[in-house]
Amino acid sequence: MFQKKGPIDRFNLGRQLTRDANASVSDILARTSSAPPRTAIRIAMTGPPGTGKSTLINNLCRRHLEAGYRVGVLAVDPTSPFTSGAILGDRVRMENVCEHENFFIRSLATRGAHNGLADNTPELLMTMDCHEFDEVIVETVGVGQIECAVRDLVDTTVLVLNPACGDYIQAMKAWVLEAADIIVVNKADLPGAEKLRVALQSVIRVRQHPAQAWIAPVIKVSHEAGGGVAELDRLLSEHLQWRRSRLDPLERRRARRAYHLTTLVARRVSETIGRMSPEQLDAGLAEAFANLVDALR
Ligand SMILES: Nc1nc2c(ncn2[C@@H]2O[C@H](COP(=O)(O)OP(=O)(O)OP(=O)(O)O)[C@@H](O)[C@H]2O)c(=O)[nH]1
Ligand SMILES: [Mg+2]
Repeated sequence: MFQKKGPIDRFNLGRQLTRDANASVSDILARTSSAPPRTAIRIAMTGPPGTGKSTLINNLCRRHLEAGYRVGVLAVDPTSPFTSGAILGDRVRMENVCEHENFFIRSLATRGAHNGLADNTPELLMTMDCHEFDEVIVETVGVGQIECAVRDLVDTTVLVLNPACGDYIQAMKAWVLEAADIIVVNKADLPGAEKLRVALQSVIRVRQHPAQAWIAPVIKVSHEAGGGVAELDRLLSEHLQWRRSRLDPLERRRARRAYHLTTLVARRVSETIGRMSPEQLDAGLAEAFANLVDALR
């Protein structure tokens, strides 16, 4: 699987990711480059703030780097006054692997996007594919409905919770759990971890599952006490195999394309609304809508 590759072209990759992050819809549509021949395995690590996602990614990356993978991380930070702190936080948690020749990390602000993903995540992932990564891990913060959108872009979604996020779990809807392929009760060294694991597992088990469906396993992982990362790694491989045997690659490509189109149209709409005059916006709703549709043509 791992054919010999040259070193990561960090300079060009960095520049291309910046260009992707800043590209308007028109910039993207004007591109002529075709999709890269192969895509990396894509994993999303999502969950409430501070559940230990970056630390877990670091531990997983270390294993995969040792196994010879070329690994990239896109860490998506919500645009907030704390962004620079969060970016620094992700890097600090990953300092163990940051220096590795086969490792690359890029932090991204979410800018206008409200879905826990940076605006141009599909482009950013394609650029990573052009640089021959074997695996790309996307770290996103939050457990809202739209964070689940990441599911369309990746192969496996890991939901990272911990015993301290009781409030989030209260607020969490069943579909959040449904969107996860693997659920990690992280910081399992803290009290309440086993109780949380059992509670989550019973929620998953009582649901009706179609025959041969993937039923999200719930596992405990702890950086402090050690343990759980090897099991997560095994489940990631198992899920990927299941996916490959069950899902048609063409269907998967179409789902990704549908997501991509949705993000481009949503951005084009908000760009266009931003250019509408106060008079156009103040008109009656039907007229304002017609103005918008006209402007989109
Ligand atoms: N007790 C305990 N603490 C942990 C564990 N893993 C991470 N932490 C701590 O939890 C805090 C947050 O860790 P991060 O890895 O930055 O969490 P994150 O989910 O990436 O945080 P954001 O990116 O800010 O959402 C840090 O202080 C870590 O040292 C663990 O297994 N057990
Ligand atoms: Mg983090």
